[in-house]
Amino acid sequence: MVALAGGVGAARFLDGLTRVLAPERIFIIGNTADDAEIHGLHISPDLDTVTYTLAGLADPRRGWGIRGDSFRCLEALGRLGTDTWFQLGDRDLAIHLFRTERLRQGARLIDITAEITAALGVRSKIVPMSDDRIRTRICTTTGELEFQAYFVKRRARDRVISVRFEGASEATAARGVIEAIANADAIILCPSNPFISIGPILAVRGIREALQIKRDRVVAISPIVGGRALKGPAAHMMKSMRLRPAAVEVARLYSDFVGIFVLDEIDQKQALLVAQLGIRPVVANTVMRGMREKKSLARVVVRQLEIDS
Ligand code: FO1
Repeated sequence: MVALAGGVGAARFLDGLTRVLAPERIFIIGNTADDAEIHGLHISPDLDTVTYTLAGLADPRRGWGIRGDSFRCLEALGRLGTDTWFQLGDRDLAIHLFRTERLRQGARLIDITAEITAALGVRSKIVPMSDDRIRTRICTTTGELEFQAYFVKRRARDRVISVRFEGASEATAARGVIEAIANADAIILCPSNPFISIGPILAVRGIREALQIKRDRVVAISPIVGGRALKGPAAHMMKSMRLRPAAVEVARLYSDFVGIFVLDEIDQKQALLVAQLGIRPVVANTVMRGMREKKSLARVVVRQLEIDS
């Protein structure tokens, strides 16, 4: 089973899926276009969010970072006059120090990620979409912004005109990614932002084409529920790009490679519109407040795919 994952929304769903299926059966392809160099360190927020969640270390309130972490290093940096808008916890920093040093030694992100997940006891495989440098750039009415500057520093308040993934057209998928999709029983698009979380993964050469071949076995979970994003700026981005913030519009963006689309009960009326796109709609509760809902959504997906749990 392959899952395409962004950050917090994906991590929540995968937290349930790894309790419904053996975690070893799940191959997670993570977005790395949100990666950033901050204080000289290489940060991979989406890989870390999924890793911390599956390791049982995530901060449940924020969704990112480590539960109970302290911020003493950041406070000390602040006293030196450094910009500290990106909150890096002390224990979180250890991961970034380790990753940065290993990159400096010439190791690949895929191998470093495997070292981190193994050390933290994560049993699913988590791989970056690519080892190559790909960066999301958000074109707004106030100019082009680096992703974390748009998302964290400016709190996603700018009007988005378009999104581009610098480096994507020259990048190749990380080792095993295309093969994992080709050999998968099924592929799940987690409930992540279609533009900034799933979009960059699809922009890597060969990934969208590999999914198109498996269309009947590709299921997407809507990140839009009742016209709003489960988490983050997806609905706001859709509006500013003159798209209706609706589950069916996400299905439309995916219609060339998705065969099954899970939409929330509140959006039941859109099921017919999804079917008109040639996609099988599945209506379920997609709002994951606690573990019970996470597992129940995972069971719906597994059942639709007729996978033995
Ligand atoms: N998100 C925030 O909204 N504010 C932060 O200060 C912040 C710090 C941070 C540190 C490490 C990390 O792995 C993630 C962090 N995030 C923060 C989350 C991150 O910016 C986003 O969740 C993703 O890039 C979007 O998926």
